[in-house]
Amino acid sequence: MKKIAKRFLLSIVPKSLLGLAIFLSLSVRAQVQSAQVIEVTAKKYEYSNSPVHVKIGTKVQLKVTATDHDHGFKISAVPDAAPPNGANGLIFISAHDCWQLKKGETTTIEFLAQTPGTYAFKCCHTCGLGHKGMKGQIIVEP
Ligand SMILES: [Cu+2]
Repeated sequence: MKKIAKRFLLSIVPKSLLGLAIFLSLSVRAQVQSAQVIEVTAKKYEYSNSPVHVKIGTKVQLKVTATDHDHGFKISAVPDAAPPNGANGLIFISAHDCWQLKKGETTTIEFLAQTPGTYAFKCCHTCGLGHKGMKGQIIVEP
Protein backbone atom coordinates (compact mmCIF):
# COMPACT_ATOMS: atom_id res chain seq x y z
CA MET A 1 0.00 0.00 0.00
CA LYS A 2 2.77 2.45 0.95
CA LYS A 3 4.72 1.62 -2.19
CA ILE A 4 1.76 2.42 -4.35
CA ALA A 5 1.23 5.72 -2.60
CA LYS A 6 4.89 6.60 -3.08
CA ARG A 7 4.78 5.69 -6.75
CA PHE A 8 1.64 7.76 -7.14
CA LEU A 9 3.30 10.76 -5.52
CA LEU A 10 6.41 10.43 -7.67
CA SER A 11 4.32 10.30 -10.80
CA ILE A 12 2.21 13.31 -9.94
CA VAL A 13 4.73 15.71 -8.35
CA PRO A 14 6.90 16.45 -11.39
CA LYS A 15 3.80 17.17 -13.49
CA SER A 16 2.42 19.61 -10.97
CA LEU A 17 5.82 21.32 -10.70
CA LEU A 18 5.93 21.64 -14.47
CA GLY A 19 2.44 23.09 -14.42
CA LEU A 20 3.48 25.57 -11.77
CA ALA A 21 6.54 26.58 -13.78
CA ILE A 22 4.45 27.15 -16.89
CA PHE A 23 1.89 29.11 -14.90
CA LEU A 24 4.58 31.32 -13.38
CA SER A 25 6.31 32.03 -16.70
CA LEU A 26 2.97 32.87 -18.33
CA SER A 27 1.98 35.23 -15.54
CA VAL A 28 5.39 36.95 -15.61
CA ARG A 29 5.03 37.38 -19.37
CA ALA A 30 1.51 38.77 -18.92
CA GLN A 31 2.85 41.33 -16.45
CA VAL A 32 5.60 42.42 -18.81
CA GLN A 33 3.14 42.71 -21.70
CA SER A 34 0.69 44.80 -19.73
CA ALA A 35 3.20 47.57 -19.01
CA GLN A 36 2.26 50.77 -20.81
CA VAL A 37 5.26 52.45 -22.42
CA ILE A 38 5.18 56.25 -22.43
CA GLU A 39 7.94 58.25 -24.05
CA VAL A 40 8.82 61.66 -22.70
CA THR A 41 11.55 63.99 -23.86
CA ALA A 42 13.20 66.56 -21.64
CA LYS A 43 14.69 69.75 -23.03
CA LYS A 44 15.13 73.33 -21.87
CA TYR A 45 12.78 73.91 -20.11
CA GLU A 46 9.96 71.46 -20.55
CA TYR A 47 8.91 67.84 -20.70
CA SER A 48 6.95 66.63 -23.71
CA ASN A 49 3.67 64.78 -23.22
CA SER A 50 2.91 66.53 -19.93
CA PRO A 51 0.50 66.02 -18.35
CA VAL A 52 0.87 62.28 -18.81
CA HIS A 53 -2.48 60.49 -18.33
CA VAL A 54 -2.66 56.89 -17.14
CA LYS A 55 -5.44 54.71 -15.80
CA ILE A 56 -5.40 53.43 -12.25
CA GLY A 57 -3.77 50.00 -11.95
CA THR A 58 -1.52 50.54 -14.97
CA LYS A 59 2.09 49.46 -14.90
CA VAL A 60 3.95 52.26 -16.57
CA GLN A 61 7.34 52.33 -18.20
CA LEU A 62 8.28 55.96 -18.55
CA LYS A 63 11.08 56.30 -21.08
CA VAL A 64 12.61 59.71 -20.56
CA THR A 65 15.21 61.14 -22.93
CA ALA A 66 17.02 64.43 -22.50
CA THR A 67 17.62 65.80 -25.97
CA ASP A 68 19.53 69.08 -25.60
CA HIS A 69 21.37 69.00 -22.28
CA ASP A 70 21.67 66.90 -19.13
CA HIS A 71 18.47 67.10 -17.09
CA GLY A 72 16.92 65.32 -14.15
CA PHE A 73 13.64 63.77 -13.09
CA LYS A 74 12.27 63.99 -9.59
CA ILE A 75 8.70 62.91 -8.89
CA SER A 76 6.47 62.83 -5.88
CA ALA A 77 5.20 59.35 -5.01
CA VAL A 78 2.22 60.87 -3.19
CA PRO A 79 -0.46 62.84 -5.04
CA ASP A 80 -0.85 66.63 -4.73
CA ALA A 81 -2.88 67.68 -1.67
CA ALA A 82 -2.42 64.31 0.04
CA PRO A 83 -1.84 64.35 3.80
CA PRO A 84 1.88 64.45 4.68
CA ASN A 85 1.74 60.93 6.13
CA GLY A 86 -0.24 59.63 3.18
CA ALA A 87 0.67 56.35 1.53
CA ASN A 88 2.52 56.31 -1.78
CA GLY A 89 0.20 56.31 -4.76
CA LEU A 90 2.93 55.52 -7.27
CA ILE A 91 4.82 52.32 -6.51
CA PHE A 92 8.29 52.39 -8.06
CA ILE A 93 10.21 49.27 -9.08
CA SER A 94 13.36 51.11 -8.09
CA ALA A 95 12.86 54.43 -6.31
CA HIS A 96 15.29 57.31 -6.80
CA ASP A 97 15.23 60.75 -5.25
CA CYS A 98 16.52 62.16 -8.54
CA TRP A 99 17.03 60.31 -11.80
CA GLN A 100 19.92 61.83 -13.73
CA LEU A 101 19.10 62.16 -17.42
CA LYS A 102 22.23 62.23 -19.53
CA LYS A 103 21.92 64.04 -22.84
CA GLY A 104 20.97 61.58 -25.57
CA GLU A 105 20.38 58.64 -23.22
CA THR A 106 17.01 57.10 -22.39
CA THR A 107 16.21 56.36 -18.77
CA THR A 108 13.40 53.90 -17.97
CA ILE A 109 11.38 54.62 -14.84
CA GLU A 110 8.87 51.93 -13.90
CA PHE A 111 5.98 52.24 -11.52
CA LEU A 112 2.51 51.02 -10.73
CA ALA A 113 -0.14 53.74 -10.83
CA GLN A 114 -1.95 52.65 -7.70
CA THR A 115 -3.89 55.70 -6.52
CA PRO A 116 -5.76 58.32 -8.58
CA GLY A 117 -4.40 61.84 -8.36
CA THR A 118 -1.96 64.32 -9.79
CA TYR A 119 1.73 63.66 -9.28
CA ALA A 120 4.15 66.51 -9.88
CA PHE A 121 7.59 65.98 -11.32
CA LYS A 122 10.39 68.43 -12.02
CA CYS A 123 13.93 68.75 -13.20
CA CYS A 124 16.47 68.07 -10.45
CA HIS A 125 19.64 68.77 -12.42
CA THR A 126 20.51 72.46 -12.69
CA CYS A 127 20.24 73.11 -16.42
CA GLY A 128 20.01 76.87 -16.86
CA LEU A 129 17.93 79.96 -16.25
CA GLY A 130 14.56 78.23 -16.62
CA HIS A 131 15.50 75.18 -14.55
CA LYS A 132 13.17 75.98 -11.65
CA GLY A 133 10.19 76.18 -13.99
CA MET A 134 10.91 72.84 -15.69
CA LYS A 135 7.99 70.79 -14.43
CA GLY A 136 5.38 68.28 -15.45
CA GLN A 137 2.58 66.11 -14.12
CA ILE A 138 1.40 62.53 -14.20
CA ILE A 139 -2.34 62.22 -13.75
CA VAL A 140 -3.65 58.85 -12.60
CA GLU A 141 -7.30 58.57 -13.56
CA PRO A 142 -9.78 56.47 -11.57
CU1 LIG B 1 16.98 71.57 -14.91
